Amino acid sequence: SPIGIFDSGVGGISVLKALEKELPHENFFFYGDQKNAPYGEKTEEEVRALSLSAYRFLKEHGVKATVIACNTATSAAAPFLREKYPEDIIVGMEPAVKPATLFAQEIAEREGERFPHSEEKKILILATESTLKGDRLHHLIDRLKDKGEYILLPAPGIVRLLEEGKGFGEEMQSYLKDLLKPYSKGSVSSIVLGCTHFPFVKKEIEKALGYSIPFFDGAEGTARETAHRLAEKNLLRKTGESKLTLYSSSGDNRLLESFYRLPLSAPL
Ligand code: DGN
Repeated sequence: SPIGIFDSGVGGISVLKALEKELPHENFFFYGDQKNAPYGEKTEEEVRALSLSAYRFLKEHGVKATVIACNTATSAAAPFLREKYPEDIIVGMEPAVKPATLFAQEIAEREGERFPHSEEKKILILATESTLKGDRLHHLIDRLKDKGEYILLPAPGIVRLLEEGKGFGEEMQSYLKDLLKPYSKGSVSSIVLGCTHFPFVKKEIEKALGYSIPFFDGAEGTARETAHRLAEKNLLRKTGESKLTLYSSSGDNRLLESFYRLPLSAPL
C-alpha cells in the first residue's frame, strides 16, 4: 500500500520529492486540495475540517502512513488527527528552525562574534500567517530563543501566486521585492522556508534579495522521520519500482504535474 501525502496544493510536491529520494521503493498517493487552497488564511477550525476530509480520502485509498505535507495543516490539525487515529502513522512538518539556528551559531563562532551582538544570529522565518501564529512554531522558538533571534514574516502571496500558476514571472518578483526590501545583505544569516510551497521559489527569492543566502526547509527531516516510523513498524518496502498517483480535489491535475517536473534546487 502507498504512503499518502496531502497539502492544500502544489507545495507538498516539494515534500513528495524528498520522500521519493529517501524511500525509493515506496508507492505514493498525493492529494492536493486545490479546490480549497490556500489554507493559510482560513481559520484553524476550517483547516482542521479540510485536513480531516483529506485524511479520510487517503485512508479510503488504503495508505499505510500519511504525511501532512503542509505546515499550516500540521500546525492546525496534526494533534487532532493523531488523537482521532491513534494507531495510524501520521507525520507532520516542522519548520527547519533548529538547523538554521545551529548554522547561525556556527558562523557566529567562526567569526568570533558573541551573541547577542551578532547580526548572524538573526534568522528570517517565512511561512503563512497561521503557521507563524501557531503554538507549534512558538514552542519551537521558545526552546531555542537563547541561541537565535527570529524574524517572523508572513508571505501568503507566494502560495497565492503559485496556485494561480503565476509563480515565476513579474508579479512574483515584485511581490518578493516588496516583501524582502528590509533584508539587505548581511542582515540575516539564513531563511527558513516554513511553508512547503516556498522551496519552489528559492531562485526568485534570491533574485529579489539581490544576493544568495542559505535556505532551510523541513522536507528532508520529514522524509527521514517517515522512513523511521515505517521501519519501526516493519512497513518499509525494500525493493521494486516506485509508483506515484497525483490527485487534485479540483479535478484538474495539470498544475500538480507541472510542479512535479520542476527542479527544486535553483541556485542564483
Ligand atoms: N503548503 C502549505 C504550508 O506549508 O503551509 C499551505 C499553504 C497554504 O495553503 N496557504
